[in-house]
Order: sequence, then C-alpha cells, then structure tokens
Amino acid sequence: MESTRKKLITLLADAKDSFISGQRLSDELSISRAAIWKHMKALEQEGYEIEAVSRKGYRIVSFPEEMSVNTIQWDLRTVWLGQKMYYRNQVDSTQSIAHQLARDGAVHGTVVVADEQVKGRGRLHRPWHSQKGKGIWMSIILRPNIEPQRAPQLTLASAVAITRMLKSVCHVDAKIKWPNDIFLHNRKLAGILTEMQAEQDLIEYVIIGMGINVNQNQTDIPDSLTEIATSLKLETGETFKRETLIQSILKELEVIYDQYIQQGFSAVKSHWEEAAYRMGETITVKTRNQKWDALLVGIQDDGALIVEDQTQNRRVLYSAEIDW
Ligand code: BT5
Repeated sequence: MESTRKKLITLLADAKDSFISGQRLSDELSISRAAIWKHMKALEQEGYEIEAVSRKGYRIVSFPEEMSVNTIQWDLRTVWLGQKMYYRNQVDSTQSIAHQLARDGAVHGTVVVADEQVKGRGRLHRPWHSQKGKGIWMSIILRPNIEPQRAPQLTLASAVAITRMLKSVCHVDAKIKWPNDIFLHNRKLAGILTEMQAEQDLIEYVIIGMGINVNQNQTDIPDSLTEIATSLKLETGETFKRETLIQSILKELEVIYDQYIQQGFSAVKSHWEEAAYRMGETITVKTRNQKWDALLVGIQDDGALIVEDQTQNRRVLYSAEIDW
C-alpha cells in the first residue's frame, strides 16, 4: 500500500503540470481504476491538491505544506537509506522512537523524522531545542558490520553528509567542529548524536540523530542559545523546504556510508578534513578531569582527534569537549 502510494506520487510529480490518465496509472501500478480513485481521495486528505478532468486524467496542483513520509520520499533518490520511514508530528525524541523500532527489528536504513521534539536531547542528556516545524529532527537506524569502537566514525561520516548537503542545496560553507557539531559563521547550526546498542564485539544497531536548525527566526531561538546557535534562515535570509534538505542528506549519507563500509575510514577522512573547523588553531580541550590549551592538528586514520600542547607533546583524543 505504502509503496503503491509512493509510486503514484512519483508518477504524478514527474509529470509536473501534465495530466496522466487513470488507465495509464492503473496499468503502471497494476491496480484497478477504482483503487486509483481511492488513493487520490487519500492524497487529498493528506493535503495534496489533485485536479481530475474526465478524458485527461489526474495531476497534482500543489503539494501539502505539511511534511509527511510521502512528501519526503517522493523525490528521495536513495537505494536503501530512508526507503523505510516514519514521520511523527510530535515526539519526545526521535532517538527514543528509533531505539524502540530497532529493538523491534527495524531494517538497516530506517529513518524517523518528527516535526517537533519536546524532549530532544544532545550528548550527556543535554537538552536539544527542537521547535515545531522549524528544523530537521531525524534519527537513522544503521546496522553496520563493524567493531563497536568504530561507531564514532559514523558521526564524522554523518557530519560530512550534512556539510555536503549544505553546500549543494543551500550554497553555504559550513564547518565541522569535532566530533559532532556543524558550525556556520561561528555558530552552531546542527548537532549529531550517535548512540549504539552493542554486545562485546558486535554492533546490534547504531542510531544517528541529526538536529539541524533550518527556518528559525531570531525570536524562535531561546535566549539561552542566542549567543551560540543559528539557523539557515538567519544566515542566508532564505526559507528552505525541509524535505529537499532531508532528501539530499540521505543521498549524501548513503554514498559516503557505502564507501566507508567498502574502503574504511580513509574514504571519509579527507572529506572531513576539508570541512574541519579551526584546524591549525589553538583551542581549549576539556576532558573529564583536565582542561588545557592545544593546537588542533588533525584527525587520525581512525577518526580520533590529534592535538599538540605548548611543549609539542601530541595527544590523541577519542572523547573530549573543544572550546574556542
Ligand atoms: C548535540 O549534542 O549537538 C546533538 C544534538 C542531536 C539532536 C538530534 S535531533 C534528532 C535526534 N533526537 C534527539 O533527541 N536528538 C537528536 P551536544 O554536542 O551535547 O550539544 C548540546 C548543546 O547544544 C546544548 O547543551 C545547547 O547548548 C546546544 N543546543 C541545544 N539546542 C540547540 C539548537 N537547536 N541549536 C543549536 N544549539 C543547540
């Protein structure tokens, strides 16, 4: 049912302003003309405006304002990523939904998108502000056949996918702040939260959570975040259709993920370094019980961060906070 609906929307959307006859739709989808008519009624309920003219057929006059699985999937050009997708109007956190789906056996590449999160979270259970209708709040279920200690590399691969989308769709040059932040003009535009379920040396599943600020105005950003956060709209003056951005991220991530699985982290490293924030500059590193100034040197072949202190001592960090 779901895939018939998706095929139907694709056929209509590809025809743009031209009509497609009921007979042709019925032939291509191998369903009766009565069933086509039922699908059209269902699409109208979802907010599609459909024009039906006798002897000509059907065409889409306008797409729904509201996001749905259909509006995201109709121009999604991936092979496996996001082909199974869940959309919710309001959730506590897409991460929690994705964990539940993964425990229940959801397939590799399943995606959960929400319009609003009321308990969106970052690392260490920090709150993630996820205003209704303004951003991309999305979790991706992956089942990679890699050692659990390599899972953080998927955060870096996801960051590359987001910056590539930002460049190709939004024409902005965003930077990646190790390990999980995307910065635009020195403010945080997006964050990534990677969580994993593993047993000894086997990953059961990984959930990549992405939060991206898209259409927030200044008044949408809470006071506590005005100094540190930004949105695409604030930086470019443009409003973006979130579906287009999601379609592009999923395509970019599918490509880089497949390269990563086939060739290892080296396939990601050079792309990551191209987009890295403040490489070669002095930063402050905070670990659980230490804080010191260091030069940001680069990342290792396994994705760990290399820093150098004032006495030229190099250290390799697998987890830390970076301040500027
Ligand atoms: C992150 O954590 O940056 C990861 C954020 C991941 C959010 C996604 S949304 C979909 C999925 N479902 C979830 O529940 N989460 C994921 P961290 O590096 O710990 O940064 C958290 C900090 O970012 C907070 O303490 C705030 O200072 C700041 N922050 C909160 N909301 C923000 C926002 N909308 N934009 C920019 N910064 C924000």
